[in-house]
Amino acid sequence: MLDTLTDSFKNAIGKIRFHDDAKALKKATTELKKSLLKADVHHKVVKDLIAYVETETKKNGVGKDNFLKALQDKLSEILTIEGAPKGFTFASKPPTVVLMIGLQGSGKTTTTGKLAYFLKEQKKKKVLVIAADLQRLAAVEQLKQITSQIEIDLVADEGATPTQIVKQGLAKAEKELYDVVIIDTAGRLAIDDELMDELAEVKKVANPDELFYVADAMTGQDAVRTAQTFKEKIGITGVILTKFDGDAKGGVALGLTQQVGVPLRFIGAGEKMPDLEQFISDRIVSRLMGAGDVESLAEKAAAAIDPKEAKKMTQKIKKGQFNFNDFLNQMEQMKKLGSMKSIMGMIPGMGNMAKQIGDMDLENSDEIKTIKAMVSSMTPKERENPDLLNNTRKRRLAAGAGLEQMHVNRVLKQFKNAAKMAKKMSGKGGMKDMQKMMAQMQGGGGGGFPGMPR
Ligand SMILES: Nc1nc2c(ncn2[C@@H]2O[C@H](COP(=O)(O)OP(=O)(O)O)[C@@H](O)[C@H]2O)c(=O)[nH]1
Ligand SMILES: [Mg+2]
Repeated sequence: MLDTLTDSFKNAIGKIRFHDDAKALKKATTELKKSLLKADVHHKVVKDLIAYVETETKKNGVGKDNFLKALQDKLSEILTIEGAPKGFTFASKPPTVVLMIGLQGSGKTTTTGKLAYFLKEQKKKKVLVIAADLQRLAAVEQLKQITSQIEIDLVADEGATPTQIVKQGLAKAEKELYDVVIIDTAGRLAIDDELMDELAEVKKVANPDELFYVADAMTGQDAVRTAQTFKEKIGITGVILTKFDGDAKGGVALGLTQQVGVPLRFIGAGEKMPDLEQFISDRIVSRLMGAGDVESLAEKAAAAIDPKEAKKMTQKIKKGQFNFNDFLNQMEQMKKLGSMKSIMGMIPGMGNMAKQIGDMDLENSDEIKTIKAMVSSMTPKERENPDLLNNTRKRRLAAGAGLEQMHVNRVLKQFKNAAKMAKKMSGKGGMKDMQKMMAQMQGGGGGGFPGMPR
């Protein structure tokens, strides 16, 4: 998500040794300056950052520790607004009302879904979405599809006006005790008075706790400029940058908070519902300095994994009863964590791996598709008990899933190996076996789990 920036900092940090001289410092900051500008960070932000890091490091003695400290302090400062909320905060009295505003195509509707999903899955909240984009019929239809996919309630009425539908939705939220209401609004290709008037009216009726300006990160400094305009004309409490997975260089995320005077609150990095990350400055600084973001990862995992389910699964694995239903279940849980790339980016030292993995899609990898096709051709009994699969049944499976029988055999063998391995690891000395296995895999000889890239 922040690869380019993280690389810039890593390279600069690598140029300074524990005890060093002013020349080395200059070299490091010159290169940092160049790469930040290239990543599209605003020149004033870069100038300010470099000046601070140089002065502070010199003052405290040129060396790696002081350089790191100066960099970290300044990054925290430019990413934070004193007293402003971070990530998502709830109103003292529910429902928390969120108004999503922005230009057309910036990602408001998608992000409305992502935010609803985040609040439901990670914060366990009851969320209501209101479709107040009534400019295009397709807009309501799009929101219907998104909300039904993530099982979130929607208030929509193509015949109403935006303010009418907002009133209707808020009344429902009050009555039925929703925790959060998210209102999706219409955008325009460019800022115009008509849009601003409509939004001002919706704002008056909605009386929102949060006004999130949704901006496309790929538009670079334009995202900052339009955010400033919306802040002046409507007022905003936060910014969400979308499409960070594209070729966005990321620089805009670094300068935006100070430039607009409103904190960046979330980053969208993908078209799927789990692809939304909270922007919490201390965690982002940690990530930028190459130390990962273990906190966010732990939060995501805790929310996605049901402890009761997890325990049941461990028991099954121990008894060697792990079957195809369990496997599909596990895949579903993994999906909730988001893309593999974003997970890797949060693990310290795994940033580079994230890049190599690219956009590996768990759900759509060939291996997973094959397994899913096979499982869907199995009878319920076969799913429960892979041992039932004799040659006749395997032939039937191959035909049903449109695969060669060799392929079916290979996948079944992998699956059995994986289940065996899991059983071994869940027993005594499991960790040692795991390490051995990792070493083998890195040596290129490992058998591999089904679904692992090989
Ligand atoms: N790759 C990527 N695409 C996104 C992201 N957010 C939104 N989109 C896509 O951008 C397009 C416009 O999004 P939409 O939510 O309809 O924008 P709206 O007009 O502001 O409501 C859609 O095709 C979305 O799938 C993101 O974070 N990453
Ligand atoms: Mg929309």
